[in-house]
Amino acid sequence: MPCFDFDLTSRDGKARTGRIRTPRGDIRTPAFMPVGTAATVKAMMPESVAATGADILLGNTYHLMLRPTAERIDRLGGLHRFMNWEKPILTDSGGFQVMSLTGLRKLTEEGVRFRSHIDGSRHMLSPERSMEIQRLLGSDIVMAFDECTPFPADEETARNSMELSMRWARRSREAFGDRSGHALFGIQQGGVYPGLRAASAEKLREIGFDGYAIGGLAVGEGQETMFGVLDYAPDMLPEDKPRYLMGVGKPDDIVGAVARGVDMMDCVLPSRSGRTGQVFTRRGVLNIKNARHQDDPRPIDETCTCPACRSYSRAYLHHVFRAQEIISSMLLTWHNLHYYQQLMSDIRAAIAEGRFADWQAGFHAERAEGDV
Ligand code: PRF
Ligand code: ZN
Repeated sequence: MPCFDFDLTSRDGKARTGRIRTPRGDIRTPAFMPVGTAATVKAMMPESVAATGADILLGNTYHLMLRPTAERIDRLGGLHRFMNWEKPILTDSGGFQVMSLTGLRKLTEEGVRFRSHIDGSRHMLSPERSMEIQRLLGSDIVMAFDECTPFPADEETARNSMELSMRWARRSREAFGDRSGHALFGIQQGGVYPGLRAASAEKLREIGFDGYAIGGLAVGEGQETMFGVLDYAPDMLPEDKPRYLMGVGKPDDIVGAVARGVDMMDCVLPSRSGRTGQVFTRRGVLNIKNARHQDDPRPIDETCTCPACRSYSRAYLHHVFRAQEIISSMLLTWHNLHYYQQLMSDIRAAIAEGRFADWQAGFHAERAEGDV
């Protein structure tokens, strides 16, 4: 019987490395998940995404339910076949996207009613409907339906929001049932309040999930505040299950989160930045549209092995970006995803070899040198 489990292979301080086993293949942790919102990682063929080293992609209930609809994807054989990605897919449950992308919406105990940001049509999401959509998509890792507490929120508002998410977490668990080879992750909320984070973790552990996400962060609180919460929040979650920090982040956010015990992350940053000309390197971020690149024959990064760096100059990448050629998005996205996956690979090796603190110091030192 195909199953789902998590083996921790090494720890170094609070940082952990291991693997999640799924019927669609292993996920090496700490893992970074590229975002494939609309059944595509924009500007990338799926085989190219795999070539960057990604073991898993993130998909979105909200976008796919609206277009092309979960029922259509199911009829066409599920999301993996539809988008030609055979490895694991984690799907977010939709509430977070409803709140960030729709204008008029009504939140009740039952769920949330909203209008599509595409055509204004009316829809509803609830724990039960979100579980059904994620089942139709064929998601390997299903997220519980939650409310991402906005920031800032006073303690009473954060408590009410967290408690609603915990009632929804129980309904998600009941609606999901028991599906061999598929996992359900709960989502901790509680804002920046340690007591609420503890109560949320306690409730999720009581319900029982295959993994535990930390939600409600990276919503405008800033890195220092986020790290403040991450100093205690991961420790409240079971040690023997994967911990997933949702929607994070910049490279230094990722390093800091791993140092505090996080195993999985996702973010649109590397793919979105690729389309806006922002490029990640070991020495920091550069913008390829800057005129200083127009005569520069060097690659983005001499040490990077991605196709953009192996075969193209900064001058060429600058030109195709300025000319709005499609290859610009393709090459820059590839480089950025490659950079993120190389970062994760370096992190995993450092943890496995017990030198994560030294590696982290080197990571920050190289960036401090600047001169990208
Ligand atoms: N909940 C869900 N998805 C999310 C978040 C959350 O809190 C966040 C917070 N950064 C990103 N994506 N379901
Ligand atoms: Zn590169």
